[in-house]
Amino acid sequence: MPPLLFDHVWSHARIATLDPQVAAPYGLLEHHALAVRGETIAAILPVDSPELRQYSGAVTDCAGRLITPGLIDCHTHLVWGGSRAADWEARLTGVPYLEIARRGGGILSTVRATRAMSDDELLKAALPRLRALVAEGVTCLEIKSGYGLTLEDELKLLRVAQRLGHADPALRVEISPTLLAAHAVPPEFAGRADDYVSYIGDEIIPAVAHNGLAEAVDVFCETIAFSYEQCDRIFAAAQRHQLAVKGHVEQLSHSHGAELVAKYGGWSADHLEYLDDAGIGALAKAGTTAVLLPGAYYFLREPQKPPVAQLRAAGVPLAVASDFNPGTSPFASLRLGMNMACVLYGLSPEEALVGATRGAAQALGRGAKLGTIAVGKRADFLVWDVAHPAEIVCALGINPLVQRVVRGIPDSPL
Ligand code: DI6
Ligand code: FE
Repeated sequence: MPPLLFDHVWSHARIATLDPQVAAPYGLLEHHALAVRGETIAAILPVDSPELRQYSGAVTDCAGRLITPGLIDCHTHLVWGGSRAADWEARLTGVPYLEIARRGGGILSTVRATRAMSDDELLKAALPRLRALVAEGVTCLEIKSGYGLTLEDELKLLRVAQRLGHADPALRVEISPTLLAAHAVPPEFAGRADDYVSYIGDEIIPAVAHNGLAEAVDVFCETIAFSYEQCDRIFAAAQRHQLAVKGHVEQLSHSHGAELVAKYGGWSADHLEYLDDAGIGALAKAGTTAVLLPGAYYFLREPQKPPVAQLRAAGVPLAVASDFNPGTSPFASLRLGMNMACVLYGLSPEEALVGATRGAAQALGRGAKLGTIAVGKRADFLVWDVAHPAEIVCALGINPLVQRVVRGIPDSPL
């Protein structure tokens, strides 16, 4: 007997490859089979091809169901302690985000609660959040620190983020950890933001890099957080330690943060409600991905939307993420994030799905390995019981995901 060319074939599928080389909406291939060898996509074949007739190994008959790449949530703050529901209640009565922070709520209230928790307690709190994302098809996600704001507490958050990747054998998922020490000025440095920035650059970033605890360094470049110059110093330190950079930029006001991220060839510029033409041009030139976070826009009832049409026209790659965090984006659903990107920001469902797969992979420096169904890419994919790919983005409250495959291995039988 000749050796099997494949380890497992998913046959009789409709495959939304989301591959730009496949000239059809969603890169859709009808009546196809997806063949896996090891953890890699080995072939994408029409159902009647001779290779399949000769094949006698494991087969999953998809019976016309839809296959897409695994979903990738490229911006989350998944690890935190405490609750911000009272903040939300107050915001709904008209108390502004800033006033809430002044009263001791906001990011710093989450920092207090998070500092008080151990690694194990934080892991236990984060697991159900991760389970919720995974249940809807997430196979890879980014997790930021940013609720510790001391060397010890930021390292703790990043350790927990990494542990989440193998805390439960039933939750097979890849984690991209990001250092966000520049999220807020901690109370110990009140009025001394520049000193805190020095501490990040001189102590936190070197320790994180030395221990291999993060892939990237993020900042909150904003009037209520860190200035352009301060973020520039942080990115320079990240670059010295070979860490990628990304930024929360142009979210609540315009601060040229997108240009700064582009200057460093950053992975992504995120939020972007107040992005201007110079920022769009800089992102396009640098090949930096624009990450849209309509959840925060929705929960903050922001008055301004990001310039999606101009980003599209300039050819800036778009991604969509949940921004899952306890304050401004408290929901564990990348499908809802995609839905909001369509309803609130005017993306097409195809753009939203591409944004949560191919675009998100690029935003995490994984564009060559993840994000589309293509030969040579990792076999992280999903089988959905839907009649049309847009249903994944449209029909919320029921979960049409029927099988999740990670590194070529299904989580459950179909
Ligand atoms: N922008 C946001 O929307 C979140 N962080 C950030 O820099 C807010 C996080 C929080 O309020 O806890
Ligand atoms: Fe965020």
